[in-house]
Amino acid sequence: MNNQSELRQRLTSQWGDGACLTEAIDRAPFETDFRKLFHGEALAILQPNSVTELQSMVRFASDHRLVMVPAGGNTSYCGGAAPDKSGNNLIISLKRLNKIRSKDPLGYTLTAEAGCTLASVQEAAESVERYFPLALGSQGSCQLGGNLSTNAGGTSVLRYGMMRDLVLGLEVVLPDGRLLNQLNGLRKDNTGFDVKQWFIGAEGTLGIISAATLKLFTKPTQYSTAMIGVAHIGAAVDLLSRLREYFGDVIESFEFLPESATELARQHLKLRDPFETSPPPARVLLECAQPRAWPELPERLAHVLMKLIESGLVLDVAMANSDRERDHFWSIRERIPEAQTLEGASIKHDISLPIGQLATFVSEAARVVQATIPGARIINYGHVGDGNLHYNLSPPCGTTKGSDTERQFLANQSAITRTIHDLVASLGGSFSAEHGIGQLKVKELERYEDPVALELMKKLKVAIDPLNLMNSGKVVK
Ligand code: 2HG
Ligand code: ZN
Repeated sequence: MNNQSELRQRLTSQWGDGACLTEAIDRAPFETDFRKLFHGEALAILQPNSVTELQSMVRFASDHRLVMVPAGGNTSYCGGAAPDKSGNNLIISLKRLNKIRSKDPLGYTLTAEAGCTLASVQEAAESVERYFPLALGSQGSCQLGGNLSTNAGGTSVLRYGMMRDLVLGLEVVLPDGRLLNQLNGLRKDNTGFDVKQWFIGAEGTLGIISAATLKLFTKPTQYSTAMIGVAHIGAAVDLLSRLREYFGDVIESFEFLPESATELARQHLKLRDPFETSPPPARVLLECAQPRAWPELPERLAHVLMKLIESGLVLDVAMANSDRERDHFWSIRERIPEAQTLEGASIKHDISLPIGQLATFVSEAARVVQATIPGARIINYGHVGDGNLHYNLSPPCGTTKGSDTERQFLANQSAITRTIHDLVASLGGSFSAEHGIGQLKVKELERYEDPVALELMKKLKVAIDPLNLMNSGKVVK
């Protein structure tokens, strides 16, 4: 019997009952990432039922020098949860650790386990009349552990920050099986280094997050949501600045959608467009969350937007007049990635820039894209309110799957990505805004990260995981 089948037998005899899966058919969903960029082979899938069981699995892996790959909802974009091809990685799925451990409406906190879906965390907050603001298209399936490990962003970062801003405490199983217990809900705790922050955004390379205490907020009483037509991204940035002067922190989301993106949603998803008859060159999806004390917000917002139409900054406005309409506006925005996938091949960039540089970037990048891939379509939508663009490309109109044009388009991927990322760096931006590093962007991190920061990351990795067993090959090598 070879080492692999012997190990599989030992794992199965130790953790039967679905806590250990070794059959190819059960491993398969974990062995390929969501975007189907990475395909590996795992030794087994372990699904602990308790933190104690998780600790004993980690000890087993450590004793046998097996690489551990923590897995959540498999919605990540950079292959952070996909195993390598060695057949020796143990995937540790957190999905059974899905309890809401406690809710504290008085202290505005909630403690949840890593396998809870983001939607179930939001629901738990709402059940005590509170609000957990992290919002992602994948919230029905992505899990809290993955949100923490990738420092997820999404559509409400403008107001509430990224995942790391929403965490008060963390519980983590370290690579040797010990438990780091920092699950307190204190707002003030100045006791040396902020150790929990080391694990947020580390993509499972330093330990496995098992639970977190999260910040909750006041539940909005109502939303004011509008689609706003603008001429270009520069106008969107000006609009944000004007609206912030009027409405400050009640602006929760400010999403940018060029016509190239909404056109795909109309075409592939048959979504009704409020601007169907004359779509503007670009639009913003604006959402303000209304606190109890400001019932006149919708009228004030409509009034200000009308004034901005008169000034020429805004081209057109459609306000959502019901929850149904609000959901509809959001589905136009959230289903753009799906529409682009239905259109065919794509090249993706998840970048961020100082907001004042967005217009310069967009015009400069369009020039280099057209010079490298004439006719390529630029589908640059995203969370402009926080400077994050999904600067995605599709092949020229009419390109068919498997055609020479598609092959040529994809053959230019590394060249165009290098040019785009260099341009982003020269304008003071980041090549990875919210999707993380995973295995896809390890070389980019080496190229663009400040060398001193990179050295500190590598030292931290060696200090916490000296055997290099935690998700090795991801983030830092
Ligand atoms: C979004 O904002 C996601 O819709 C996905 O971050 C972006 O598919 C993409 O490029
Ligand atoms: Zn995004």
